[in-house]
Amino acid sequence: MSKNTIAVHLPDGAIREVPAGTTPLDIANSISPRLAAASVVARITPVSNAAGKSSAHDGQPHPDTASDGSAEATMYAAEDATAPRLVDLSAPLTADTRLELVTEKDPDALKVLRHSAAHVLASAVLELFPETRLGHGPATDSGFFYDFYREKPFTPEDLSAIESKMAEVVARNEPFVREFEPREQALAEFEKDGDFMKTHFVTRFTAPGDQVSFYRNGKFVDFCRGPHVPSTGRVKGFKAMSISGAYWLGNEKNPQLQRIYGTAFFSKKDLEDYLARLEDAKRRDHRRLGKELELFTVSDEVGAGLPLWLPKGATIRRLLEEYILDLERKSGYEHVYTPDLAKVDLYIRSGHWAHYHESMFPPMKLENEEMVLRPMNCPHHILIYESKLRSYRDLPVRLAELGTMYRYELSGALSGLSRVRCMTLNDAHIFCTPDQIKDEFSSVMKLVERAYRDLGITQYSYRLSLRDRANKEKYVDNDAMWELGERVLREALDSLGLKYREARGEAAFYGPKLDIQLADVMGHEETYSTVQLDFHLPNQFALEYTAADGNRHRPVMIHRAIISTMERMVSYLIELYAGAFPLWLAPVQVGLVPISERHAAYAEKIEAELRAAGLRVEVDARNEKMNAKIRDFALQKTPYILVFGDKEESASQVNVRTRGKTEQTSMPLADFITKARDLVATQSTEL
Ligand code: TSB
Ligand code: ZN
Repeated sequence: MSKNTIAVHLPDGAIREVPAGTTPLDIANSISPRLAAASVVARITPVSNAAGKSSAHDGQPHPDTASDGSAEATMYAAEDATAPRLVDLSAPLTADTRLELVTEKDPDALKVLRHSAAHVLASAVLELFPETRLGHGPATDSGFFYDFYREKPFTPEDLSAIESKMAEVVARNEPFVREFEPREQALAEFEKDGDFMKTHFVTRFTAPGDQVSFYRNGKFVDFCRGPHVPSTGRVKGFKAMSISGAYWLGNEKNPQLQRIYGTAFFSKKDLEDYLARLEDAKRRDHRRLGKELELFTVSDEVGAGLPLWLPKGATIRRLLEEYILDLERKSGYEHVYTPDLAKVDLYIRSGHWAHYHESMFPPMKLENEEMVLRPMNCPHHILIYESKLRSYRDLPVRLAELGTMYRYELSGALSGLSRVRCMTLNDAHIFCTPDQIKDEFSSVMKLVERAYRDLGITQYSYRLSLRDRANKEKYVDNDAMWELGERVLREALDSLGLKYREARGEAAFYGPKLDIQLADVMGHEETYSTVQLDFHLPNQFALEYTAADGNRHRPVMIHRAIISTMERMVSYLIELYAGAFPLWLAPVQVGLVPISERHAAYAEKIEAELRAAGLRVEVDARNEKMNAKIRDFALQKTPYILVFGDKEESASQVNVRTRGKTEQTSMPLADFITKARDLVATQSTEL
């Protein structure tokens, strides 16, 4: 069946007729040697009328592309024969194909490099510890890992020896060479060597009579389908990061494996940048700062995902709440209070029960009714809308609440304050006429931008979150409604000129939404603000208003949250400011350091004056050295530290130390107060 020449379609539209067996590297070289040197792998897509069928080994499942979860089912997902796939630069092309050379900039290239780095790691481990048995070594989102079985645990010293050995493997620049062996022969060899994991993989993922694919670099050979970078020398920036335990096949009855994590990049510079970001992320981590700065805690006796706000964290939260309530009052919102639970029937009517059940806590049985903690505040606000007749003149009705809600998030997904099970949302539901949607939408967007400016948030992006059509369980089934919602949202976005990207399967069950995404230092994104268009709940509750013509009409609902949940926003602000909050948000704004006990009375006087001026102040009256007190306030990232002794007291002055600045200034207390109050009033991020 095989032809002597094949047609290779290049991205620029050119078609090359080349002998069968030509490799992507040959093609790259024929274009330019520089392109050849820059290429990592090739992406090929069979041309539909191509005669060549993929050969037996090409159909072999891929044992090495797991994400961190590494469930076997997803590891070895079957492939679509017509989909683009990556192949080695040295892979002979056997049929007509589209071909794209993948260079280092392509995100797929990094994945390939990282899988190759896993082979480099395994090569190093076997050179140092030949008794080790190999599991598998996939690329992950942040690097790669390899699972090993060895009775003795690897020590931190072993890890650094492994990293040095990896450097040798890289320096040897060994080519990755693909080899094939009959399955039965491969199995016999693995069994003889006691390689129980490889035996398992080969048995499970190849069929009798198959040729089994291996990759060799130097003396190291691994059962693997690839692809790989051309040679180990491409792994220029790498690091063996950590060791952790993992059970073979995720089952605790199986032997315990040692999983070595690493990361890899095409350059040392990329690696250094990544490690620096990682350090920065550690320094900013809100879970760590939450402890150090005494902002919040989580108690096992209360439960996971149910944080306790300590006084300092509560201060920040209260300031944020006051800030947003004030902004909403000025923007025409009316605030309400509603209970944290309701009868199950309410959520059956709203559709939460049918579509959002999995995220709800189980119901509680009372005498003859069932109550449930609310996962959202909408139904309660709807009942407030319904509590009286509404006319078109009343609309829009904007009902807002710092609404506490409960969601059954998976325990593995919980994280500090950023993903919790009990949360208080800066929520509002706007009930309006269809004509008012656009204006309301744009007012909400302006509020978001205003709030971000005031909070010092500058990096964010817009995401249009749409339903997944096929998922009838998660989304209300009403095509016309979804299409209308999507169209209206797009129109509103376009008229504001906002750039956005789309995400399928991220909508609320009742309608599409515009989400505002913030990323942390590592680039990990979460949704904060959200604006959601809803034609569904007004229907479920048969909401009405009387129009000018006297007829009854149905209002539209907009669900919106400007600053997200208090939990998530505070977690973000902690990381954004690395705990060094702007003056208006700092839990303690001024630290007072009396030089000796003699100055206690002066300290009290200053404290009282600052309090009276509305400033948050803490005195360190301990019998400690002045410098120790200053250091402790500095560790708490206190914006201002006022130091005073005889000299200051007799002149009615204070010595002011400003966070982040080296110079100190002495000034009358009244001047300091004026300055501080001004910075608070303008929500300045500078001191
Ligand atoms: C805006 N009914 C709407 C509301 O009217 C609603 O609840 N929307 S939501 O489900 O998207 O949640 C609103 C916001 O809460 C999200 O955008 C997110 O920023 C925040 N949030 C959601 N789940 C959690 C959680 N587990 N922990 C902390 N914050 C969360
Ligand atoms: Zn809502």
